[in-house]
Amino acid sequence: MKTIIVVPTYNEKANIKQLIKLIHKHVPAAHILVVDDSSPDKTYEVVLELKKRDKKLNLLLRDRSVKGRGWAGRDGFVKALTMGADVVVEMDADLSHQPKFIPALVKPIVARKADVVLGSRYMTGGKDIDRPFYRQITSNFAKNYLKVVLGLKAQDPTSGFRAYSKNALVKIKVKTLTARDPFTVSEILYRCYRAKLKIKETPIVFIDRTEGESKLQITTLVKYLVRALALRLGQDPLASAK
Ligand SMILES: Nc1nc2c(ncn2[C@@H]2O[C@H](COP(=O)(O)OP(=O)(O)O)[C@@H](O)[C@H]2O)c(=O)[nH]1
Ligand SMILES: [Mg+2]
Repeated sequence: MKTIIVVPTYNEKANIKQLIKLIHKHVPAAHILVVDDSSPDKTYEVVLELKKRDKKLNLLLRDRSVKGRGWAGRDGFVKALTMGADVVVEMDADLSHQPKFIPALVKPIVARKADVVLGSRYMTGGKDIDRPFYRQITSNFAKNYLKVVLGLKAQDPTSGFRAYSKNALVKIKVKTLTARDPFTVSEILYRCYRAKLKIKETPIVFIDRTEGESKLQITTLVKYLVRALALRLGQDPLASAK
């Protein structure tokens, strides 16, 4: 079983080296695919340098004109499939998502007990450490909202720390994902429910970033609520011929 860890990066120079080291420590067999959108801080140069001595490290360098957390993830998934992945993990580069939890995310997929495993902050054993209060509130609101609007029953539907089986990525037609920004996590999970995939959750402890800056703004979150509604009322994303 080939596991590929997809890591979208934008200005993560301060974190990427440590993240790669920790991934190798906790999942030595896994391959890493950093998807960088030509970060102004040149995160990709750090990756290119490390790549020289690291056969399991890969870089997908995208143009800044198509920059976006969602599109970067989508292109990363497509590339991971062409690289022969059986399991794909997606995680943030800012060390909020701790590599020590990767084995717990991957295990149910390898055991064929799940197609999708969400790293959950809001279940027994999970935690959300040091997040600004407003982020905890919005996260909690988003969770209940998504449950009502999109029928996502997960305890942490906005978590971006997840593992997918190859089958799951094929079934949700990753190539046709549309969200350019972090709304992608909702779009993906909605498709997973629509495709009737087996979704599991495993607890994670989320640590707020200490280095670099978050790219998420509160106004963006409000727009997500409207987009979730549009997703629900729109055409079945999996019914198209594409
Ligand atoms: N490739 C790429 N990665 C991005 C972009 N925006 C954010 N990211 C990465 O996505 C992850 C989550 O972003 P972050 O700013 O930490 O969002 P937050 O955790 O929701 O505050 C991090 O690894 C970022 O570097 C982007 O436009 N392109
Ligand atoms: Mg973050």
